Amino acid sequence: MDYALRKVTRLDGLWDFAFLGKQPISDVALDSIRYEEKMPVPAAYDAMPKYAGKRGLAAYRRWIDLEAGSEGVLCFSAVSMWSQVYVDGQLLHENRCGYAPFRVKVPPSENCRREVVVLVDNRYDFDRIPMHEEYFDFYQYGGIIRQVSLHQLPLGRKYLKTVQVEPGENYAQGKIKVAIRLDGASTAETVLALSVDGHEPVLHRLSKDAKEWSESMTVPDPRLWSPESPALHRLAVTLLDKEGAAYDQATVRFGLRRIEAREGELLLNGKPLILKGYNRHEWHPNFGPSTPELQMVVDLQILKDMGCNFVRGCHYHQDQRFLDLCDEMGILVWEENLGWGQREKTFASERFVQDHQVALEAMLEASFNHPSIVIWGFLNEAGSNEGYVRPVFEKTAKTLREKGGGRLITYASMFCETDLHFDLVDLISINIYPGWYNCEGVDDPLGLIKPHVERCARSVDERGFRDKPLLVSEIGVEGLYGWHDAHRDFFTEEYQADYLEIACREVLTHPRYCGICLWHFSDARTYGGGWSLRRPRTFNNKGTLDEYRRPKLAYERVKAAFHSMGNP
Ligand code: ADA
Repeated sequence: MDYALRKVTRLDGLWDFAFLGKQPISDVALDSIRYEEKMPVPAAYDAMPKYAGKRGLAAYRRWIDLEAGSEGVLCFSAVSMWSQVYVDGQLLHENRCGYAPFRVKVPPSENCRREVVVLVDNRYDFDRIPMHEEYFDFYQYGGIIRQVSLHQLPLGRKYLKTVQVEPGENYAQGKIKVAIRLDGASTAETVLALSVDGHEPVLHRLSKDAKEWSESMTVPDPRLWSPESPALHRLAVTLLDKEGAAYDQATVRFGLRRIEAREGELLLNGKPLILKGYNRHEWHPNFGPSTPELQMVVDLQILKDMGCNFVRGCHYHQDQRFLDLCDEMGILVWEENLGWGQREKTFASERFVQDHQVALEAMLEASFNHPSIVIWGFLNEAGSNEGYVRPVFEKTAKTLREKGGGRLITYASMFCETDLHFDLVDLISINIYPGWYNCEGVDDPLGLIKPHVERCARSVDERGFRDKPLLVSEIGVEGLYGWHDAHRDFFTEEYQADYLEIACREVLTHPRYCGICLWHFSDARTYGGGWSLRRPRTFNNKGTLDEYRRPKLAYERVKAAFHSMGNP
């Protein structure tokens, strides 16, 4: 969102920093912290050479300027993993999901110069932050890992909190549903002016205490959004005071498109759609999880070169800059709430259930307007062959249906034949690794792919889900960059290239599947410990590119498959 009439200050740059290490949080006295270092924001402190691999508490500090007596909102795009935000020594917010965006209201004060302190902890602690666990297969870092900004809000008036645009039933004729939420003081009547693509604004009078407003509108010269032609429209919402003076404005981008699941098929704007793409972690060895925008563009250009139309943002909230680029470049996106193989114990934790919901709603609020997002996902590879996941799955699916703006709902299941909850979703997504896991001693592991792909499709249909599209949401094997061997055995680039070519062929030529999402785009850091013997270098090496985006042998094979197959 752009706010032309508000003072918005980006708070990226160097902040004062102190690494407090193993200190328990309860022992920290804010005024005794000595900030002897600087730390870039956004960045993970444990992705920086000095603190690489370290776990512990850290404090960040900087000053912000807010007009005396005015209110501010600090917008954090992601602080990992646990954090608390203090302004002038007062605790204003605690956040427990390291990828979820959050906002903190800064109360007015006589002083213009205000001190912001953020305590950040990257230590695992099931009781405190049950959403994060050390057994996940991707490295979780600490720090203010995504951008921060400060909004100064109009004094004593209503202001715009969110503006959501959803394509309507007649989206092709330009029908949209607009929903606006307001915050701030309600002292006077306000006028709302809405203008699409710079056309003459439509005016609406808002009552003094209005907190919400919604109505249908028509886009004057509607153009559909699709991967081939990612046309974007703009809605500018302006608040005017009694005298007709504009004092707050938000501009959002949106796209006119519809995603549907019908009779086992995916349809985009009424036409059959086959998804071809990759799972992608937001990660680079030089920057950890704080990827620069330039790298995001590089990644998207590579995906386009390979013939992809789809990215699954595994396994957490996506950076808004990445989603903006997908909107512009025409890449379809699956965004999902943070989750990775949560156990029964986790589902029994009240705090987990609560934090999961908070993080889910934060994702929906932040990402609602992106036309690129066509799928919402949740709880990757949880115990979905068991009943204990049901209450959280049901609640999550309900929230996604009510607040998700018409996207398809799914979760990636590792139990294609025994899953108990496919009834809750629009799209069945299965993670399968035939010819990689559990095939010790098999003569021809590549020969396992085809029967497995066929068996999964049969099983899903036999259990009564013939009407739901079926997607392979993960498949892949490790290939170590530069490791070549005439045996074409596990971990060679040769085995990986042969494997991915067969996987693409078997899935994309099978009429039951609506697409394939390979595991994964580029190699990424994971943990030692339990994983180390299956994760050389403590990396998940199943990338088609290595961590520096150098293509492995599989690159050209997948590219050839994606360009020649699966065109509906
Ligand atoms: C799972 C999981 C991925 C990754 C993958 C693998 O399907 O969802 O995050 O761990 O397996 O490499 O085994």
